[in-house]
Amino acid sequence: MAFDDKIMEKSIDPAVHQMLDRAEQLGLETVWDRYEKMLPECGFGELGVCCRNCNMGPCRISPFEDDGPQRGICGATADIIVARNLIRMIAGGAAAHSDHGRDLAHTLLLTAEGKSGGYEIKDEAKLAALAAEYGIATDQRSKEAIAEDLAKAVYAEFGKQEGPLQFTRRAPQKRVAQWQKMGIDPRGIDREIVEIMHRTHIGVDNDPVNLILQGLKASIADGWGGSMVATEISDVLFGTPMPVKSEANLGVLKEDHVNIIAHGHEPVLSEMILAAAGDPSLVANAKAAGAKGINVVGMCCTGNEIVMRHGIPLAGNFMQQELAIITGAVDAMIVDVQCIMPALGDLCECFHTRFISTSPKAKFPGAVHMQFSEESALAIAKEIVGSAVENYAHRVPEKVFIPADKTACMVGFSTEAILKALGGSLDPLLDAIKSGAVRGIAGVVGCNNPKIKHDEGHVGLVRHLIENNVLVVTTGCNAIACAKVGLMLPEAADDAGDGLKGVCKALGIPPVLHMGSCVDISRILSVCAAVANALGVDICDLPVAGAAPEWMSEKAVSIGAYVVSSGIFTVLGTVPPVLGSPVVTEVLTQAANDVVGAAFAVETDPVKAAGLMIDNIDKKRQALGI
Ligand code: BF8
Ligand code: SF4
Repeated sequence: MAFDDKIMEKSIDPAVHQMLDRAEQLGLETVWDRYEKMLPECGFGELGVCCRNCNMGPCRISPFEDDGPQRGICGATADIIVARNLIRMIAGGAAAHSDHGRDLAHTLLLTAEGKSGGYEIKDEAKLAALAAEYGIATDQRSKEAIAEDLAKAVYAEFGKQEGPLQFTRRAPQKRVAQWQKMGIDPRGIDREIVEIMHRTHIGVDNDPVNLILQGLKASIADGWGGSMVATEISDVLFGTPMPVKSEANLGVLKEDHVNIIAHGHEPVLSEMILAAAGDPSLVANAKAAGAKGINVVGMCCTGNEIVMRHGIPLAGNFMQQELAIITGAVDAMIVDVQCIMPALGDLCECFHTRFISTSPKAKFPGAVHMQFSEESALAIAKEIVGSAVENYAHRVPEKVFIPADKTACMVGFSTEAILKALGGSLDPLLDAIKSGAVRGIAGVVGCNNPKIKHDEGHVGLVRHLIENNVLVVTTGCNAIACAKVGLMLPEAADDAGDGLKGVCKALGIPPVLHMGSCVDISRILSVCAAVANALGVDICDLPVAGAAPEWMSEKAVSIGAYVVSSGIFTVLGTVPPVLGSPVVTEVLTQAANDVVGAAFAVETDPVKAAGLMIDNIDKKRQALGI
């Protein structure tokens, strides 16, 4: 179905086109309208040269040397201001991921102590493996006793004063040595974030390079610390993902069911929502209200968490959250933390949708707050689901419009699942890389951003990579974009180059592997570390590359920083607010190579971005002599 250019140019997704047309008919505003109203966006902000770090300001540096201020009132230059702003973004992102990890550690502790309301330890093998990493005795001990020690050990990582963080030691020795040499081997997760806030206070650290090094340090504490804790402990509590089939896009909403969207990030909530939705009395209530059942679907990273552990369908990625409400078929939008637009409140007012916030950390205008707690998790989840079921009666049939679009996908490629697909050893993958059948591996991740045609950055880049025999591993909103266009089906191997196609067909896997939510980028780090260790090299020697084609969040800045700090060349598809500083721009795109063996590039054209990644992969292959 074709709509006018104004709609077609916003997204490549036909479900989005239909919903934007619907929004227009109903006179409803979406993120795209607000983006257009914002244009032109602030030029100082785009360059990163505005500062509000003290109340002598706000200050902004003129990009024109002969016209306007070149220093803030305190004397800060553009280089200082840009570096400070950038690492404050890293602090925000690292804090968000790590607080998520902390919540999981808390849930594990409560579960081990028998105080949580409904959780259990599902993956004992992983529990034992993690305990071994932490030097926790497992012989003749109950899983609860082991879990208690593990929970206390990972909990302690956040408030530690001196390092190292245990999971950083998964990295190759050479990498750790380089971090130590540069003074960026993190001590405690919280400590590095706090130190960013200290250093960026007026009159503290005014050396742009020194500031950036602290940013890298905090980002490593995120990727190899907080995020890795989030991933690993989620697996212990909810099970390590294994390949499972599901579906993606707004067509997963069902006209004749109570529809519940779980949106946000932490599986602590969504796992219980799922459990509650299976409760026979709630299902009976739904049926008594005239629905055929309860349909839970996921959105954003919560969606990634529950699709890969339970095959629960994905309703969409970041830019689709409002569109889901506009279907008029959502009885409850249940949210916890991160990437939830405050615009949802007003929008829900136009429909019967109940917008339910659950975290004490995240309240929203227009939301009903039903506070979640791990201690009585299942009981509260049942209340929340009950509220959705009750709301079904308020649905207005004339307002319901669900696009038919949905696509099958195969997801759930945890590190363990990849190893299993390979027959228990990395060797088949290493052989395929050595032979050139698989040219390299690309991690493609990150958000949506209205600055880029929705999903085009993601899909355009990924398609080009697989056509050129680069195996893609993905998380976050990129994963959802790929799922929606069918790239996560084994049949998608037909779209790949001959080498990759052969490998995928032999293993029965898609050419694009869903590794989870954004904290699960830590899984990608673990795979890279394992491959590097198997080859006896550092991560920066591997034929791998990273990309965030449509990134927007502070979490994405922290991710980019730790991926580069781990030695992986990374291409950004939206321009970071650093171009106002020649020093910061040079450090990120050039000098970082000397510090961590990798750097950033910015390329808004997805095919060209893929080209940069392939060039980098080829260079690494050459250096390895393969
Ligand atoms: O953590 S990719 S828009 S949903 S920040 Fe958010 Fe970005 Fe999506 Fe997940 Ni990640
Ligand atoms: Fe201006 Fe300096 Fe204060 Fe920033 S810290 S607002 S540059 S005076």
